[in-house]
Amino acid sequence: MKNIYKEIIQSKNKAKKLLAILLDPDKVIWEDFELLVVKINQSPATHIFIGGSQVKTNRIDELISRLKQKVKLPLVLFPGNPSQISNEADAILFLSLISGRNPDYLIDHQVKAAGILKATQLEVISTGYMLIESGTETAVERVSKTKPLSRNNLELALATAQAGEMLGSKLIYLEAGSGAKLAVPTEMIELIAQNLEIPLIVGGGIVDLHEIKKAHDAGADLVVIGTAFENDLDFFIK
Ligand code: 1GP
Repeated sequence: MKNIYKEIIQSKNKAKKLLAILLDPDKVIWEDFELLVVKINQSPATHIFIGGSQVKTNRIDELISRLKQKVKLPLVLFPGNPSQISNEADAILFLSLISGRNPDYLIDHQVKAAGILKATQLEVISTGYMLIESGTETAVERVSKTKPLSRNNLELALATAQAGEMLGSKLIYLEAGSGAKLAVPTEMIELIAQNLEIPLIVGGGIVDLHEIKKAHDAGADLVVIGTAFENDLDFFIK
């Protein structure tokens, strides 16, 4: 029995901030896998997220089972679609793109995934996923065919997060998009964190350690780093 969500709640209650490294299986350089593992183990990461908007490789199972042998952190799927489900992982963020109005990403993919998930041992963590405008079009916007929420409309962002919580989400994820030009605005993180009971994840476009701290200080319980670590495995050591 996995307790990944319970541990996130316990961390939140103790004000212990969490950090996830996001690995996109398409971007893993297999020849450097051993080095990747060393750098993950040297980093302050508390979780590994695995996924991407459009993963093409069929090596997700292999990636996770190899990570499991060398990394002690919880391995959490962060899937762009149901094809990215792997029973090798510990848990899955069961996302609904609540900032958008595309039924495929609000409920249809989830219906397709339900039976598959029932046949796995994965801990399923319902997550309200919110795409926030970040300067340029991101992969999530392109793939999901949804518009992000305005960076300036804090009321709408708050109402969306609260609706997600009321619908039963266990986490809210504020997403600027992988490689985003602009990260989620600090004021938005603050407002939502202050008015939500459930833990808040923030990711997208965070490129230095100062920005991680800023997001944590604003109220993010867990910050996600993808591109910055992918581009520089010494990102956390600097
Ligand atoms: C993307 O929030 C994650 O879903 C991480 O984004 O790649 O910009 O760090 P970056």
